[in-house]
Amino acid sequence: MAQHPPAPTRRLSTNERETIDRTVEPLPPALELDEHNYFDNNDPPDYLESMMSDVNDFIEKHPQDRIVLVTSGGTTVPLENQTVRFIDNFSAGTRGATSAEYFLELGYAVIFLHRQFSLLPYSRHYSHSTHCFLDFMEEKDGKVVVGSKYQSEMLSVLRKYKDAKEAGLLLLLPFTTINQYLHTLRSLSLALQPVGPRALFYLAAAVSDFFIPPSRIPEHKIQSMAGGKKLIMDLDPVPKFLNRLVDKWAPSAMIISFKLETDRSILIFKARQALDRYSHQLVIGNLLQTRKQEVVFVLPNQAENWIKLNDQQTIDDIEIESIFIPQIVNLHSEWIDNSAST
Ligand code: PAZ
Repeated sequence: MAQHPPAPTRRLSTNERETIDRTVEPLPPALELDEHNYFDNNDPPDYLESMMSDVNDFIEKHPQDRIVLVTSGGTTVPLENQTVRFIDNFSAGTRGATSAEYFLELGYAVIFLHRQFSLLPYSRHYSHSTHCFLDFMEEKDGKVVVGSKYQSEMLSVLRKYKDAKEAGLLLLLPFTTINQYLHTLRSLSLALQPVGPRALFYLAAAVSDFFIPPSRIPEHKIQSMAGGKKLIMDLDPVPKFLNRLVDKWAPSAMIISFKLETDRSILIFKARQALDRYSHQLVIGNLLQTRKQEVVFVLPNQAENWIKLNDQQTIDDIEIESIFIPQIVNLHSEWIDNSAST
């Protein structure tokens, strides 16, 4: 059989080498000018005003409660203005939706800023599953009922969902694109300012690092090119707004960010680097492969603290959020107490 010559290997450009070189310094935190540039040149979503009126009503209804803003899911990066194609990431919103439930159980009012169609608190137990939701149903005397083996679990989920809803403790706010996410996050942060230290930011969304600015995005669907030409994309880095959030948008709130890596050997370094750069209160590190079994808390001036499910907890399907959300609530209590005494 004829041997094919090996495919020619192409030398990587400097830019390509830098994107996979994990020792290269990350983008510096955004300055005030970067904030103006971004928000002046990328229009807010047209629904934002009416969404913010719901947010203000929600905040007014909880004058004494702690309010947590949970961000959840991935952000899409459209490749066309009338979007047919987009870049996306893996996040299904499991961390955010699960955490929101435990915050609600511990008495928080929850603003759930989530990627549309990603997992939602409570309904997550029956959606996006390998089982179709119809598998939870059966027919009895000509009526549809929940299967007997799912009754008690579903009753418990249903009660918690109804309680949260009736008490007005859960506000669901969707986004799809990175731009919608950034505009909504900034508006929410400003709206939450009067809540002071009772506000907690729990930023679990997997936010895109690159986008196509309005000046370069094609209006219509990108066409396939004659002769099988490659599509080469030119993406700008998304400004790192976390320091603006910490210093300007929500200066009294407690702020928690997440750091996801795939290489264990750099996770702590990257988490600590984020903490040093943005000076917020906690980075929760996790690895793509083990994010449901272990996370690491990285706090300023303290050794990192791994939280891992043990064998029995894994067998019992314990959710790791049920272990670490109460720890976050304790840290938030300390934050509130310290803020009152300064
Ligand atoms: O949505 P999911 O449960 O599948 O994943 C959660 C996660 C890994 C996106 C989250 O825990 C996280 O690390 N978010 C921040 C990612 C980052 O920007 O580094």
